[in-house]
Amino acid sequence: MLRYLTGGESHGKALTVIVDGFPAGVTLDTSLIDAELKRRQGGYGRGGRQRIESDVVDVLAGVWHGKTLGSPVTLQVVNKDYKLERLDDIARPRPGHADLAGAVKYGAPVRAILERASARETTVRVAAGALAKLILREFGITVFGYVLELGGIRAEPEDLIRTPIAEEERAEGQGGSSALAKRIAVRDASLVYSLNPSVDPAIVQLIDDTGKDGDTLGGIVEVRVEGVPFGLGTHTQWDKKLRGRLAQAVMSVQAIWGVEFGLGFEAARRKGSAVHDPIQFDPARVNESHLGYVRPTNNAGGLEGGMTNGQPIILRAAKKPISTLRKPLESINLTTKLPEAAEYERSDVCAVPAASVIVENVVAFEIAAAFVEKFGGDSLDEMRGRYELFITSARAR
Ligand code: EPS
Repeated sequence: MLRYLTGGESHGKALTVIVDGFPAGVTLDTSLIDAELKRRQGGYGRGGRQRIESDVVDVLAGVWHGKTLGSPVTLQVVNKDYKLERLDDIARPRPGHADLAGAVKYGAPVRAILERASARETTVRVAAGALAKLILREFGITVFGYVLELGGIRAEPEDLIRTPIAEEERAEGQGGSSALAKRIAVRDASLVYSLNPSVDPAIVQLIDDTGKDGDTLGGIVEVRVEGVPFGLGTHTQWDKKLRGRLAQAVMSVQAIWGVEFGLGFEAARRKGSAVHDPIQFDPARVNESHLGYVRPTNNAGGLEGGMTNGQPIILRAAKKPISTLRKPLESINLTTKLPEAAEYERSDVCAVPAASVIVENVVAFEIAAAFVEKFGGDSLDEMRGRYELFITSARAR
């Protein structure tokens, strides 16, 4: 079972993650993890903290001579802005944050709650996801996240993602991952990590105007997982259904407000004939992840009965605007109970681009966990053997 636990406070010494059940024999390239950490810190609309930090991962355990050992992989990211012991409590809880509920529940100072509840914790969740991607890439599985909408402005990706990566490469007769590289290049050229940089100026203007007003913005991110084999997750028990596990993982990310797959809520408005994806078979395409079981549409978003069906997984997550407002909302003083404006230290205007990186990596982790579950997990070599056995027997059905 591949799982992780994080530790650490926003202004504590460091954030840590222990990834348990990680297979042996995986080459650990920390530069790939650091690249994801850097992306998480970026995107237009980020605040002052990201100018202090330059997050890099330190591998504390579970690796020898550059390869994983099968023992817990322990990662650490040090906080440059370590000042927890010097920080005072805050008296006026900020609406939308964990401040009030946590202080009442634990009978604790607000500081004791907000330090752990902070989205700074997502640093090591991204590290765990980036680590998990090292397994996925061994099996040709790609996970790609980007911003679809920010502050109500749509940044539809035009044609770029209409065709799954494998199909685009087949049509163009290319090998490797050129289609993915193209998507990554477009996204990384966008200030807000969208696939439609022509909308960037309007979004940047909105972020600037909103920041001047002391307000914040939310948005919608999309993640696509391609090259996923049939059969990750299972229909046999409620808590093993992959759709549910992905939803739980994504909904647990700070400020994520909703998750949908494929057609999402739109499916509820249509008739069944306009929702479910017909099944066809193309013997010429049995080498693709769908094993030749072609679907003219992918409204299910790659999951049927809680299992992957060989189609790309398509997931969207809605992020609410950041709760820390420079122009604070009404609150109270916890000591006097009298009305006072909510506390403000500093905040981002918008962390939707960061959310696209976080959700991408959180999804990557869950896919890797389901993969380890299906194909075993003591070592990468063992997984390879079991993966080949499954694909060969599934093709012969
Ligand atoms: C975050 C670091 C935090 C917040 C941010 C998340 O740093 P600090 O509290 O020192 O400014 O900036 O939380 C918010 C998104 C926010 O603005 O409330 C991080 O590294 O993601």
